[in-house]
Amino acid sequence: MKTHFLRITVCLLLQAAVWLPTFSQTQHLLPADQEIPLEYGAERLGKRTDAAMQKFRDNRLGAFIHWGLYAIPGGEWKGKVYPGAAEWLKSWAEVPANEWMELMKQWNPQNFDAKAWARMARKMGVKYVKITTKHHEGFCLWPSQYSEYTVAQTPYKKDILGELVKAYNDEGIDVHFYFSVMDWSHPDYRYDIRSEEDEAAFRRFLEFTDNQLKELASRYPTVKDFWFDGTWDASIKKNGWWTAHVEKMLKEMLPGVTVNSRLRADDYGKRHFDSNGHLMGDYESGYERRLPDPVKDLKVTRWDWEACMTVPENQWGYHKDWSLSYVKTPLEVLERIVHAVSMGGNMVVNFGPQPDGDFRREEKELAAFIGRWMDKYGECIYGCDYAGWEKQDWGYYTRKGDDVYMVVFNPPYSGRLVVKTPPETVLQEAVLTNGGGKVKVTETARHEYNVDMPARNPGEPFVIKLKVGKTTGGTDKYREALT
Ligand code: JFZ
Repeated sequence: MKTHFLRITVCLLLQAAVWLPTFSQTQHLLPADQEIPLEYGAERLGKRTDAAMQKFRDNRLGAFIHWGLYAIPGGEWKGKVYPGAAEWLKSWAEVPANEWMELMKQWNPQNFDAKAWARMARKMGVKYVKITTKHHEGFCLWPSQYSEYTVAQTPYKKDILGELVKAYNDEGIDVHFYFSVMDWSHPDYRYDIRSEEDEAAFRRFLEFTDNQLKELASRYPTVKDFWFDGTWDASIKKNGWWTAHVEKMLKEMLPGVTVNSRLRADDYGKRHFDSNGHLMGDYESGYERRLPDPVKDLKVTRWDWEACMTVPENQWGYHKDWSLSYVKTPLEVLERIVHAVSMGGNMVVNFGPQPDGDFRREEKELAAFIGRWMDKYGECIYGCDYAGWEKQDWGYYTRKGDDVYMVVFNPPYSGRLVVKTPPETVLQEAVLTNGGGKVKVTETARHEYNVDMPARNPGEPFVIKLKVGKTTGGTDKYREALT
């Protein structure tokens, strides 16, 4: 009887252990006393506070580079154009790996000039660039000794990644490495582990991946970040220990390095956030092509996050036909950058270079547009954070220390920009950045103001810097009386 009871209890406990993680949805934290023990959960609670993380955060604006063999067909295989993501063409057209790798014979980007890429990035105002060292296809942009599918085995021969790291660093730009764990070229990769054979193959695969990561970290020690991708398969979720090991390994090799949340799975295969709801890795990288919900996700200030976006819809690699989907205008791209910073995050704008090593005209124009704006108004972006003020229809607030910035995207016909300050905060002065001088501030109610539009509408999104003070004397009693 007793043993029977025990058996049931053990069964129930085991079941609870299996179910708990599925019930605790991503960001909902469990009360501390209900947390379950995890060996491979978050390595830390809350934001990192060290200088390297602060640099990552202050950078705010980055560029993504998706460049690989997929740039050569540019979305077209055997006369058929596939509208899906160009870097997934091998999958859309069901091309076998050996046939796909034939593309290596054509990898000879004659117009590739790392220095020109770095100049373009600096002029755009990005403080870091994330480069696809290896995308799902398995082709390596560096001469990896662990793979036969690398730049070294192409007519071009040279180490593209090495050239880029040097060129960007010379321009004062941080380099981040994108790395896809899923590798379509490797015979030992498994989507799931269903047999002992799978188990053994996947062990070998993880060892191969460790070797490639160690190789990257030691060949290019100035790398500041690893952004992992291709980590959603059951095989990896069943090996959460390995994702924790990789995070640790890289951090031991490269002190200060940052790692995104997409790498990680915990003991129960829970990704990004562990089974207790704590962010794994150093920043959330789940916001892809979308931004956090301003209401639901105001949690964004509780941890660091980075969003990345494409310019055409869901095209990361070079696709020859941009007419197949909506293409964001430079102004929209700009607005999303500001929007992300206003909510305390980073934004990364994607580029898919052509097979010849140059950028398409639209991307060059976009980079130039963003750069011209950043040059004039960048002080409301770099080093800025969520301001915590009530959002208004004219645009976005950002904050740096005591300064609050209004970034005006939609000037109202009334010509007045409404500002509501938080309790005990008064507006003292409003100054156009970029040398535009003061604009008039009129108090309309307690903690409510109208800020005048500049005498001449700048005709582009513009920035007003607010000087704020604390209320001296007086209380909020009147407002309280209204509640
Ligand atoms: C991945 C890749 O498959 C894609 O090619 C590109 O490199 C992108 C940056 O990352 O695609 C994803 C991954 C995750 C999500 C969506 C697309 N997601 O979590 O919504």
